[in-house]
Amino acid sequence: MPEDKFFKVVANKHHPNESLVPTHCSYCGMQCGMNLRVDKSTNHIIGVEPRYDWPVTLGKMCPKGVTAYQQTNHDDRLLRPLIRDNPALKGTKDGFREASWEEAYDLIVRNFQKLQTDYGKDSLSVFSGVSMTNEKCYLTGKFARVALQTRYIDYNGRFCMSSAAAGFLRSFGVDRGSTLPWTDVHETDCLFIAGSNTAECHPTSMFRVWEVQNRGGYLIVVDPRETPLARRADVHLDLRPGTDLALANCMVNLLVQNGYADEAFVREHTGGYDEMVEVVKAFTPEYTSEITGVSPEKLIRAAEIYGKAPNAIVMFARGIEQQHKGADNVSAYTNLCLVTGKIGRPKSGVATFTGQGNGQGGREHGQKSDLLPGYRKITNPKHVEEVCKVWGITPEEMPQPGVSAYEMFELMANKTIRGLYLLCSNPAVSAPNQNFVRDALKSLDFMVCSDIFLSESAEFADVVLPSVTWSEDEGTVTNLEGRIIKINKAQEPIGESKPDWLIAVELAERLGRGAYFRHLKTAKDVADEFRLATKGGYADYYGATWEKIDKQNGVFWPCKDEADPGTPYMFLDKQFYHADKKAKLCALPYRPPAEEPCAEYPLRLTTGRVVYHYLSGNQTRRIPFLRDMCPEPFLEVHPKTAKQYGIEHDEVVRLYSRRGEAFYKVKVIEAIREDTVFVPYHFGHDQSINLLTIPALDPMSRMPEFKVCAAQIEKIANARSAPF
Ligand SMILES: Nc1nc2c(c(=O)[nH]1)N[C@H]1C(S)=C(S)[C@@H](COP(=O)(O)OP(=O)(O)OC[C@H]3O[C@@H](n4cnc5c(=O)[nH]c(N)nc54)[C@H](O)[C@@H]3O)O[C@H]1N2
Ligand SMILES: Nc1nc2c(c(=O)[nH]1)N[C@H]1C(S)=C(S)[C@@H](COP(=O)(O)OP(=O)(O)OC[C@H]3O[C@@H](n4cnc5c(=O)[nH]c(N)nc54)[C@H](O)[C@@H]3O)O[C@H]1N2
Ligand code: SF4
Ligand SMILES: [Mo]
Repeated sequence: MPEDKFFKVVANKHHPNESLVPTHCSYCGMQCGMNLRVDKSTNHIIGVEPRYDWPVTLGKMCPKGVTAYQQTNHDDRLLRPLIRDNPALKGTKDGFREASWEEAYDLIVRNFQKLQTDYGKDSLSVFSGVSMTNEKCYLTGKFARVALQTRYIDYNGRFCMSSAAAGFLRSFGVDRGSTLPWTDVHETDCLFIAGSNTAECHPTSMFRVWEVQNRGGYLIVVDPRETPLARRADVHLDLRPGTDLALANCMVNLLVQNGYADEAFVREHTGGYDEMVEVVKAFTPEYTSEITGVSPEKLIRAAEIYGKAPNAIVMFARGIEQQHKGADNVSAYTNLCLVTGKIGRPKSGVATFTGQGNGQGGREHGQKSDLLPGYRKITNPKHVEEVCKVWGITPEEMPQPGVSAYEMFELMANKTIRGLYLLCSNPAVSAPNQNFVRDALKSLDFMVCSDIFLSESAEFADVVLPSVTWSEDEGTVTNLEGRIIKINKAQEPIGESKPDWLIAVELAERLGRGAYFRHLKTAKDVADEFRLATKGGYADYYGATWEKIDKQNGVFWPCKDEADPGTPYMFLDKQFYHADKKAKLCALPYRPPAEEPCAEYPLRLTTGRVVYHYLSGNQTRRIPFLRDMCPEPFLEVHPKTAKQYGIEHDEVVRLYSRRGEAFYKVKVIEAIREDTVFVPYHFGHDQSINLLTIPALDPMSRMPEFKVCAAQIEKIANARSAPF
């Protein structure tokens, strides 16, 4: 795209007393390019500028990005370790005192060792997150397996990218979130976007979406809400939450019926066609309309547009993935591009909108209960052997696979797991079925939490460790395209805060496992070991050196060696990653949501995001502008439904499900289905919508069904604020 089409490139003019550190945003998978402005006299970050020269985002940023720098020197930053001496105060903010690192480490080591002596190695667990660099994510996996020697590690990506990963693995034999670079998106002829609130969650993709339409191309959106994206759609398929599998099967059925299948591609490069057709043929527009609530005409029109488009990209996000059939939804939507052969070439393919900043890299290198670096399987003896060589342990010493994120809380509740090392995640807000999860955290014998701010989850900890923000350390992350990029350090860590990789190395030393960690003295040392550990895996980062990343504006994996420039396009040679080199067309019978509405709970509750807050909100609720723009959660209700309940805009109501209740201000809005209500999940304690959500897990990905459960509204007479 000509760079001056959307804005005029202006040379960055900055004050001579400032330096600019090129880096990327701390938050979502877009990883917008930014320069952090650093005052040369104080060496402190004082502001931000967009990076016009970053090819993915071309100087675009969203409200979270332009204020992200305000985290670094925020008054709420944790500056020293905290210890709580009185366990009776667990679950509150009270009772913490500041301590030295040595005292905190001593206490952690004493308690972890005692638990392992009394109850075995697997009594400890690690729960992590992917707002961390690849190097930190990698070392967290190694820390669990080699320093703690436990099988129980999982991470917040289980709630985020696990269904996309499982679906892509089944369809392609490989899981890279996008088969093509984002710089192709605006050049396609049709975007088919399902379950993504793109304008609020990946806002800096929007100029490419608009460009597709400006060029005469089409936008199809599948969402129960009329999001800002859906408002611009040529066809908005406003389905009932939880019914995507029927809709996707109907699309494929119509494509096949109407002659849009690419027979040669299907024959030569895919398997499973006949079985798939056998399942999808029942999904006529009329039958599908009954299940989804979308009119047959719209279904037919959408399939016609996608079928006719010379090039098309199927895109989706958590709306289809956070269901107890999320992995099936991913494969079902992927069937659209496989059956039409619109994949493995420029301007056509499939992409998931990866959520967290390092949602892609963080899922490849060993934070997941069954994975090792390079996307290796912990159940594959050859893979284990390869990683053991790098780590210096024997295959017998490698722990077994553990369990998924939500299942770890179940093991805490039944005392199988007794200790927790939590870092970079806030599950006391973000996990489903909060009443259960908070009890599970409370029942732990000993819990450590590493965070930059005191989170709702830290309130359950015995020891809180102060870690650093993204701006105080360096390393790589992998953005939503699969492009490995460099995060640069703009400021020294404030107070006594330390990067998580260093905390892991220092703790390993004190746990008697220093021999495997003490050679890692800098972030670069970790990076070198990390690249080596991925070598030969299919997520091979070995050739993605920091120098190459700088020179090429990032490196797409796989990148096998120094000479390899990386892989912007997947499957250009039509070779997929299954043993027979074919992609799989999947036959996926429809299943309803785990909890269908009933007389007692007649509404479908769905949950998600707003543009101003990020995930559990522990970071963005502290930024004044973002807090002012969205100070509290709300309940979106259609005007007809509001009338039926006799409730008005801004009135506070009780919302409840079989698992919990919360009080919300009503936002009466036409942009939602009458049978559906929506609440953003960025708020904690009594305001958390996860008090109500259902922990029904996808059998393949173990993703909880955040996107649909049954709920009911109760009117409270004349309430204008919550009664607590
Ligand atoms: N502002 C902001 N941006 C973010 C984040 C954030 O917290 N705030 N988080 C980042 C992360 S980690 C993630 S995972 C992504 C999430 O990005 P998205 O997945 O785009 O965000 P959500 O709001 O979770 O859900 C997307 C849409 O799914 C729709 N939906 C609900 N149920 C269904 C259904 O059954 N079927 C379909 N087809 N659609 C449904 C919702 O109405 C919503 O509009 O955003 C990233 N970007
Ligand atoms: N109802 C409902 N629930 C959901 C979802 C939904 O759509 N609906 N979405 C799910 C999804 S997609 C996701 S991704 C999860 C996210 O859920 P969480 O993992 O809880 O999300 P965050 O708020 O990013 O938590 C990260 C925490 O780590 C801290 N932190 C940031 N950087 C660092 C670092 O470098 N080191 C350390 N130690 N700490 C750091 C932050 O301050 C924050 O407290 O929520 C899930 N929960
Ligand atoms: S779109 Fe995502 S990466 Fe870009 S500025 Fe906003 S939050 Fe940051
Ligand atoms: Mo996410």
